[in-house]
Amino acid sequence: MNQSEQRVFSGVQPTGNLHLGNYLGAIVKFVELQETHNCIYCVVDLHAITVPQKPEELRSSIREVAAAFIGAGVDPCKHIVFNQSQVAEHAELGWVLNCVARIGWLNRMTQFKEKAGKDRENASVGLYTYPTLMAADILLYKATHVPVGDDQKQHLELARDVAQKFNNDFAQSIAALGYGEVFFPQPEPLIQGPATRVMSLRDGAKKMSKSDPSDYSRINLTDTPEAIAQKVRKAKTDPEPLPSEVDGLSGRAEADNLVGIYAALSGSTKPDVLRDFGGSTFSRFKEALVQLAVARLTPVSSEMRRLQADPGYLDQVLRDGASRARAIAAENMVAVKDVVGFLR
Ligand code: AQP
Repeated sequence: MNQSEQRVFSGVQPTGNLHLGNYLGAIVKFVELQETHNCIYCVVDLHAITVPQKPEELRSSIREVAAAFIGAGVDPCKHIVFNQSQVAEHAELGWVLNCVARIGWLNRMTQFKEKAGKDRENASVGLYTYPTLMAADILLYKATHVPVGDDQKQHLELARDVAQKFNNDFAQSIAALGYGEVFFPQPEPLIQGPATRVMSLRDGAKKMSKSDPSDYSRINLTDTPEAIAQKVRKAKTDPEPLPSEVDGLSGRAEADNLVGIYAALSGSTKPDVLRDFGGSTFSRFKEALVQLAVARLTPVSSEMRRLQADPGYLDQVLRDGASRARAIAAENMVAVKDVVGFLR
């Protein structure tokens, strides 16, 4: 399959506080991939309501994610940008795949365990079945590649298992209808680069996350240069200077994280960064990181602000994207219904 036949799909939840982890782990890759692939980028609002959301804030967060995609450089004319709830086939295929996935598979999902916490009985059913809806998001478009952060690796593996089981369970029907042996392709996760798991600036053992109560744990995409500088300067580190080799970062999670962030923002690698900064104090390194982060993020945040000031434009982009997404989704869903044996 050549690259133009490969289809990229990925999504970001509109749950507020978009941060540097979302940017480096996902959105930067979205921008790169649009040069070589057909891409579909989705604001996954159905996923967002697996935990409570205030309707007015949800509407604004949906626009914020769309603005982040476009502000970072995604071209919504050449590629598809839309919000998930406008294409009903996501929920429809999600149901079919709920009936393909096994409870035992979902029981192993670590993100559910982390997000549900101790009060598991009180978590929504949607939070539990989140991974099958995510499988539906990807398979609905027969996507071949999925750029995500490292935290989504397990969900991607489940999507691959679901695709395989659907292909096996309905093999006869798929063949009889002339779809060959493989109905759903196996989606490949794209989890690459020095910042696939950006950690909290306050605790190198915790992922940088939208829901962290401390705003100092993350750099938000909407932060001012002053806020970025303050957060980087206050980021937790250790007393030793930076090592000259990557091996020297082991057991130094906070140092490792800042070096990874620098490498990703500068388009280089951790060894390159340590070649330049090995032996430096953190205060010198942090000043360089502030300059780099401000230079990279300020154009994105000012473009996001400009776009968010025009909600009518963003809504139109999402509506237009949804109608193009729906055309693909509807055709594939008709085929799924035929394969499963529904009348239409
Ligand atoms: N810390 C991270 N480092 C690298 N990539 C990350 N992603 C999220 N956090 C990091 C990637 O960003 C994309 C969108 O994530 P999401 O919004 O769909 O969901 P999430 O992983 O649940 O994001 P958060 O920020 O961690 O939110 P909460 O606090 O609600 O759990 C995905 O590709 C994800 O891998």
